[in-house]
Amino acid sequence: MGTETNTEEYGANQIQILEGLEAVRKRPGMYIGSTSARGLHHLVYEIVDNSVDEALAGACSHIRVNIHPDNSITVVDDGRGIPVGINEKAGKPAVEVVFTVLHAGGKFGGGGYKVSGGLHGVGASVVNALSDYLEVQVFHEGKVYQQRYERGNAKYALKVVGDCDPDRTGTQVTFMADRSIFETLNYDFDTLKQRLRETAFLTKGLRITLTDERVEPWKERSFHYEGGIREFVQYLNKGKTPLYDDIIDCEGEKDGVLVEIAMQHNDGYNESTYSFVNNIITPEGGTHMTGFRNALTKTFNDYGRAQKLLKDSEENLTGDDIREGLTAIISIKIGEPQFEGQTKQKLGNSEARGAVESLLTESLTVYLEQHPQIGKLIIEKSVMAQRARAAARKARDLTRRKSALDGLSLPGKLADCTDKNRENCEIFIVEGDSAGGSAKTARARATQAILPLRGKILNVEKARLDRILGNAEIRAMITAFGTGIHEDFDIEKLRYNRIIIMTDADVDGAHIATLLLTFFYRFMPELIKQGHVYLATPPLYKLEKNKKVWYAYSDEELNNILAEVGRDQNNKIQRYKGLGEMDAEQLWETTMDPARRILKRVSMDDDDESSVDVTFTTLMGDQVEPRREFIEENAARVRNLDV
Ligand code: TSJ
Repeated sequence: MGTETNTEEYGANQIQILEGLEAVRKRPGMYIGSTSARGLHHLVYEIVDNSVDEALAGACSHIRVNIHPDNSITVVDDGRGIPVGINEKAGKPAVEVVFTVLHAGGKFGGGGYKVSGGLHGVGASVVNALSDYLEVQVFHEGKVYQQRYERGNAKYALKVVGDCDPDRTGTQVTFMADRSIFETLNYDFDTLKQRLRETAFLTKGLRITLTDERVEPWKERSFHYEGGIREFVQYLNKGKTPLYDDIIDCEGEKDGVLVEIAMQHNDGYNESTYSFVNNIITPEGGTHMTGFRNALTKTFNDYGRAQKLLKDSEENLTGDDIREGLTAIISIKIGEPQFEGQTKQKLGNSEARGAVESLLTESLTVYLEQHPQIGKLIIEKSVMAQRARAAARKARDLTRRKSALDGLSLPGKLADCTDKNRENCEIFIVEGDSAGGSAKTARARATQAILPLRGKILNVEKARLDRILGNAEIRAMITAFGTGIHEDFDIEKLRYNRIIIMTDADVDGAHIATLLLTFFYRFMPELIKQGHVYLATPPLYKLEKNKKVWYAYSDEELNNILAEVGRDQNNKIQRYKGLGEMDAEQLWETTMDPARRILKRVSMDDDDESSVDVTFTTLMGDQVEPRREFIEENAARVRNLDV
């Protein structure tokens, strides 16, 4: 798909000249967001995006990205090659202007490159400015042209360094990020892989190959999707059950906005819609998303009414109802995107709303006329969502009213603590009634509350809101914590400083902990973000010998203890299969006593909300040394809770 809308010949003169590169080295963050790993990876995207533009112009079919052993990067494409002719304004070859003049490349000048990539719309000169060195080679009309720059400055004039097959055209760039600027030079293969796969989905027909030369044997992944974003939707719905086989799509142009949409419902309850502007993801959406939602809501309501799938007496479906279980990609290309909002990430162009809305309405209406079975399935699912939403509202009103009554409505199973200063208070969420009983006996009444949970914990990823809020265990937690959920959440109302999940030290226990964390993460993420959530660590073994007792929290620790005390018949080793096997005193001294226990604090990376890490916090008095080893060796990570 081409994005050139003007017919002007691109030439060496079309590149505008703005300002020098010193500014970039002085304030790198202004140009690439940060100098952390994230900024480092942006360098690669900035370069690759230029080759993608060439592919969008229909002139490039393969991009290779190589991570060399020293963390330098090569990007090579089979496009036309950056023009080597003299740019009259600058009196230098265009390729040199691209690398040495900020904002060069026509991104801001109109003409030339119409669609620009790159988070901040900057480009090659920024990468050059932030690189220890950068070398470019252009393959053009049987010649290989080359220039080298160091910290942004040309080391020699562009020169011909050899011949090549006249059929070989393209651009090759190798750069080494400047280690005096970046916090790290270590590229993450998976991060690059993910982004390049996304780019390949968005640019149908383009092949992108990523090679990691830092490992033996080299690691290589190649992405090429003839189906473009249709295949993207298929990929996102993999492992889910689609509601219908087809992928619904729409492609067109209106008012200078190119629009591509692909979508398919699955039988789940979550929406996964991703929108892109000029191949850059827009997590905060904007006018293109608004147009998409408007079209979807209006078209399905009109269709449902016309087909009598919605009764006259029934309310309209909301957008949320229709988008339940929807996976969709909205990709638009626009000449001069305007971004708004605090982070300047929200598309503001009003013509984008109109273009998406009218193109989608039109093609969706035709599609539904031709596929009435699919239309019916979607309307039926939306009506179910509508009913569930009504039920959820009732359930939610109930949780609101209850939490308003404070202490009075605390769950019956809760053994609350007596201290009214919440800084001192903690609540143990305990798996099972018997362990709950021991914990109630063992606890420090003043500051430790116990909430035993019975039976299986609901997986909130797999249930609708009405069922979740109807679940007794979940309601008990919501009322006990006092904070409310979602938009009602108020950290000021939190009744405990620490929420401690205490489950058996086995697979089932870990599963229950994961389900609980999933619930917190989806309903009260601030609890995790602000560090209020912990995991208790019960021991795996008890060793008794000559009236002395040791507890081991891992096999290794047990071995260490045995090595110390000697392996003989006087050893009495007990393996704990669950918390229930410990009596109250044992539970206290191993797992609950603030002076002796280990707590793992659950934390969340602010940058990446999709991951929750469990890190370890030692909240204990003596016995620091042996425990610390354990902690360091067992720094487990709970990734991607939504599995
Ligand atoms: F930006 C960059 F310099 F970093 C870079 C640009 C890096 C890489 C790896 C590739 C490219 C690039 C640029 N690949 N292909 C192009 N194409 C052009 O610059 C080009 C060539 C010919 C014409 C034409 O109208 O004849 C137009 C353009 C934009």
